[in-house]
Amino acid sequence: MKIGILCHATYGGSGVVAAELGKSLASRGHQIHFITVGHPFRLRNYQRNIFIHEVGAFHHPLFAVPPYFISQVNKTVEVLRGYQLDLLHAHYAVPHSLGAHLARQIVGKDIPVITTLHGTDTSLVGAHEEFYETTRYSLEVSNLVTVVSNYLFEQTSKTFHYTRELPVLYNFVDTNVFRPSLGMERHLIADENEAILIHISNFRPLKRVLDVIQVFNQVRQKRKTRLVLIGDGPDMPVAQKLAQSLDLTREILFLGQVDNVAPVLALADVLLFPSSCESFGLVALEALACGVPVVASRAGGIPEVVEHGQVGFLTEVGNVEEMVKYTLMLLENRNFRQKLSNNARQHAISKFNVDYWVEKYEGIYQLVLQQKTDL
Ligand code: GMT
Repeated sequence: MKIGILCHATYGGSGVVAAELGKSLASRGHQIHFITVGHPFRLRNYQRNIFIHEVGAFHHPLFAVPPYFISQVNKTVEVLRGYQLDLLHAHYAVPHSLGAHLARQIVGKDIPVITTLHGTDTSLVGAHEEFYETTRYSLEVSNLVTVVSNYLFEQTSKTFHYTRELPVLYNFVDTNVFRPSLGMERHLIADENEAILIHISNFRPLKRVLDVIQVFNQVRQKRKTRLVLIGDGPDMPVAQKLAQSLDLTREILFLGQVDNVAPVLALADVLLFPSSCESFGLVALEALACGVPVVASRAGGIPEVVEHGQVGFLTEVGNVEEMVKYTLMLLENRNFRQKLSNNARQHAISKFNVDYWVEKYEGIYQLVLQQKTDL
């Protein structure tokens, strides 16, 4: 198949899922065309069957902001015509789903549009009154909409009174890339006998990075520990301020944005993931695949990924004391941590394997193409 994938190229789960899906489809022989603003960071390496079409930003004195949406639709039309695509797969409803629909209308061909919802596109952006009607419309005109968790299924059905079929296709992980480490590089980030906690996010307030630092502050009073923070975003200044006020600047490694997180993630003993909401929590899954137990909040779709007591622990949102308790339980008992680490890896392999879920997407593509010919 020739598939156009529209996605955000910034650091964020939806772009990661789109990129990983495209890579896997390309290695199965499909021709994949990414239509994005910027180059998705998980696609830095070239690969056979992958084409990247970057959407430009047209500046004109009359435009207060460049009309990105128009440029994106225009680029999609160009690609649809130039490469005779079979279908379009929009990741993140706003504005990709509507853009894909408009492009196929301009081309005047019955090209199926599949929309995958990732969470904030419907819970935050799409649900906002400025975007609600266009988002609802874009879901309505998509041939099929998929969601990444049962939690998001409920939310989407409720928010948009959506009653059509809404398949749940979980986020997935390549367990050959995200895999346990032999620990050779540990000395690069921590001293011997020092435990490593890690957190990875876009530092939005919802990620509760300050909780991460508070947990670390209490844990390190009981056990020699270092914290690795990966990512950047709006809460970075307050996170740095808190680290300074607690005199933790030497113990916290602010690594900023890292393209290839797998090797660093695999060095950690525990991932701290205290988000106030997540539709799924891809980072938690990537940690599990590396055999890193997760201490997370019981919010949104996280319990669908992190089984309490089996692969990590869940607490109520903002319950720093409980998070400290569970983190110490894991750090202080090597055998117990190893048991959860093994469970975590097995859980990621058996439930969230890339091949299984990419085949599901392929099945969906075939289904919508079949429905088209049946008309
Ligand atoms: O979490 C973010 O802020 C980024 C966001 C995105 O759309 O890029 O991530 C969402 O999509 C991921 C992939 O499906 C999910 O794993 C994340 O849980 C989800 N984030 C939220 O729901 C907050």
